[in-house]
Amino acid sequence: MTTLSINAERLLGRLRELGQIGRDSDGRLVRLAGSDADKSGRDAFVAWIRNAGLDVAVDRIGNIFGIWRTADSADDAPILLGSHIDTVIDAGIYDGCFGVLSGLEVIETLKSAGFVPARPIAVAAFTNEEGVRYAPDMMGSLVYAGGLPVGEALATIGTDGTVLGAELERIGYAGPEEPGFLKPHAYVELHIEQGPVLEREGVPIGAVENLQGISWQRVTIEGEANHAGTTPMSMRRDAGYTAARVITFLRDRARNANTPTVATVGCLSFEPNAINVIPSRATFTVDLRDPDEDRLKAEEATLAAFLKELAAAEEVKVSVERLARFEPVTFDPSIVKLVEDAARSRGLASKRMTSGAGHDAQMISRIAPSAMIFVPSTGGVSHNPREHTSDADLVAGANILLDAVTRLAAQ
Ligand code: HGY
Ligand code: MN
Ligand code: MN
Repeated sequence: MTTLSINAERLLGRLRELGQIGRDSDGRLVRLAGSDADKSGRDAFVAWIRNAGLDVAVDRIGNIFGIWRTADSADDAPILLGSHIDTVIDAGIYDGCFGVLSGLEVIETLKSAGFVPARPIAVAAFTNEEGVRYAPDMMGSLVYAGGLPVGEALATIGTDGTVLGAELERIGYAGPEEPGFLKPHAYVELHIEQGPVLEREGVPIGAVENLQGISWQRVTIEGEANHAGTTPMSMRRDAGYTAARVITFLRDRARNANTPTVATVGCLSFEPNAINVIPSRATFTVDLRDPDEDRLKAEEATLAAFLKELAAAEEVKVSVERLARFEPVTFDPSIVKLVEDAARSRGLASKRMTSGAGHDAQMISRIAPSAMIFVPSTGGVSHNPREHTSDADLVAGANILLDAVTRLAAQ
């Protein structure tokens, strides 16, 4: 049997086309969940799945599904593919979109080859995977997997004061289906690695066997505004200085630990934010991650103790709000092996690895056997317009997804 291959030109063309949708006045790619830009990306995806002759379904949290049902398998649990098409701010064109468009590409390739799957095959674009406007991240798949009540998710207030449910209504993606309406037989997500490992080792395929734990917090420090010129250093309750101490504390700890722990302060704002006023308030986010749950818990406890100590020493008030907390996840070993076997059959090297980034697969793994396929990221760069993966690696990854689905669909 000749080995089927995806239509590279169609996949790469759509990836580039979607990559142009949702650019701001500075040309940056910004498709935040529930925004007009997100709507434009969603509309493009829905048009492609309709043209492919798939059933289109949208659930209450706005997750979009393209479903290929064959007559005699219509009600069976589907093989689910997918990822997300919302982006971070000033994003690359591959994060999430590559997995969604490859899932559609695989279905179209199988359809046109006359393949008759033993069960439906579907592709999903999950809402708000990035969590930049509405926390937590992976929200659409978390709701889909039953990890967050849909009403609670729809009521989420964004960083811009908007309400997610109202935004989904406004853009026409507050769908009728109950999240979880399709119970997948298996889920496979193809994604760029977003890290340096595969490129550094010259390996084209990552067989992702686990994904690290994630802890997101928002910290607010309240000191006292005062005059920058007249207030002696010993009399300041400086929220800005205290925030800076926390940022360097987190980085130094993670940098000096010989563990895979990572710590990031991605957002920081001062009030009143004036050059000659000691900041009365500092608000910042903390993103802590570790593949080991006990170590992640210990890092959270160490941060809490440090904040308490600083509050006393600097006579400031510290409050912490939890934004997201997901334990590490182990993927289904049989699907991981199936990915490795598919790579080997195509003469491609593969490497078992841990995902440093969060993905929808970590949520869907709560309701179905799941695994991920990675392809290399040039320079390990992601969440950055310089994000890039070579066409050859993209096509190879999509073909491994095709092979994995063909094997799963025959089961
Ligand atoms: O935060 C993450 O790892 C993912 O990009 N949402
Ligand atoms: Mn992603
Ligand atoms: Mn991302």
